[in-house]
Amino acid sequence: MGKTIIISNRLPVQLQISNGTINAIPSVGGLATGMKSVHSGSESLWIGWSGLTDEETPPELEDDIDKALAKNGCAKVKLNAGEIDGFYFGFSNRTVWPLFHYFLEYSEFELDFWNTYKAVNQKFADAIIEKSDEDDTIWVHDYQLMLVPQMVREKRPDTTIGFFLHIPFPSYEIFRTLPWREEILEGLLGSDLIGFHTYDYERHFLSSVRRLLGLDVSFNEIYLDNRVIKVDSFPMGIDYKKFKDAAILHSSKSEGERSDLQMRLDSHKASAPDTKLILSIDRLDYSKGIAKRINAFEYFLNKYPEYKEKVRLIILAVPSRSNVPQYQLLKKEIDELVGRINGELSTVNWTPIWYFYRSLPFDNLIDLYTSSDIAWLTPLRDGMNLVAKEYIATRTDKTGVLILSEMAGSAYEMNEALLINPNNFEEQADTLKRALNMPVEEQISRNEFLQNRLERYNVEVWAKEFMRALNEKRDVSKAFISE
Ligand code: ADQ
Repeated sequence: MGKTIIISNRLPVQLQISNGTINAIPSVGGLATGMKSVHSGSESLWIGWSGLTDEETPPELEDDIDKALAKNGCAKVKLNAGEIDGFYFGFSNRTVWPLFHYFLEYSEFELDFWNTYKAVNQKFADAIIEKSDEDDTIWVHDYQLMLVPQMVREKRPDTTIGFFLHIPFPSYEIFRTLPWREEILEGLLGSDLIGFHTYDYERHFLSSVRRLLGLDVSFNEIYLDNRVIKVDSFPMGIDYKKFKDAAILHSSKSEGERSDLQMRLDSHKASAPDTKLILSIDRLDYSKGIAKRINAFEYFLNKYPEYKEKVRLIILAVPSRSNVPQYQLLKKEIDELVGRINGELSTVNWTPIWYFYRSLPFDNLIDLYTSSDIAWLTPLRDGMNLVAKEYIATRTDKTGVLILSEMAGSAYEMNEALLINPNNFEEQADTLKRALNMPVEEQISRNEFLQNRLERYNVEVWAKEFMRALNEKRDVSKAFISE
């Protein structure tokens, strides 16, 4: 058995250059953590973009960068600023991302974006071919690299290739509007196994394959030439232990060890013990429904004015893709909304919304999760939404209420949360009221179910299950070939 090769747009390390020396700092994100069980030792290699364009990479440091990456089991694909523009900010985030999240009106069908996407996918495929052997197992991640499986398959017909999509796969009616829809499907069908977060995304994909390519599809298998491609759902989990342990540690901190943010949260609790904190954390992205949530909060305060001065909404929005125009517009819209509502409703003792537009260190995330009575997550579409799972994992005393959009993939596994339609303000106002008054015993019993499930189906199990299914597929194909 050969190596495991993982491919994603970004590598799981961040390069830092200071005084001519290179440091590769391992990322702590969900994917990097989940893949630890798969990406370890000399038996695996992770291929991706380093985060530095060619223009930002001093030529004399090229070798040192490669060495620093190799120490972390990584190899880079070189991309210049123009490629990042057309491939990442262009086709990935101005065409595919909006379309797959049902924002059809935001999706730009630009031939130049498409051509750069194809060329960059070919670069990734070439890097894989150069660095892998026939008996290696290849796992390609996400919407930036949907053409890679077929590009590798062309040169390596017998290699085992898996693909996992981290965002929704839209319904056929949406997907078919894409001018390059057949090419995208054919690219994905270079895989042996294609994984999605939910059964619905899987169903949408199979429907597009059947209707656009006219291929034979039976249950969750696709027949193409002499190959059988398996499609399945693998809902991604979190590093449950990491969040639980951090919350336990957090609760044992002495006053002197607390962060500034925690001290501010504590002093808020002390000065207004009846005021409840409602938390939302997202990347600043239109798919996350942040602006609608703020409007729904205003609607709630108007419908139930007795909660004025009794609740505070904390919005943590993490800067994201800020050179894509839609994201700049959204930032402006949210700034204005928060300003207007705080301006109109604040009193001497109360500001209804605390808004942070920044990325916070992990410890501060834990401060927020553990201090909030309610997590209110209202994506209009979300492949999974890990924040919902992280909030529950940090509730060591099992209290807290999760209000979660039905449009998040995680809603399928989190039935004990209060599920809402993010477009229905009436329902959200009533659900907020219900959450604010939920008896502690009910909170505990709901969260117990959620925690047990999240602990069992954590991110490591997710990665192992995908690899197990992929290896199974490889063994079946090998047996078939040798017959
Ligand atoms: P995202 O759209 O980024 O991921 P999400 O699943 O919620 O959405 O993950 C965000 C992650 O960022 C969480 O792990 C969270 O802890 C972290 N984070 C949030 N705020 C932060 C902050 N201020 N500082 C540091 N870290 C912060 C995409 C898809 C999702 C899918 C994931 C995984 O859009 O639907 O769940 O991939 O497949």
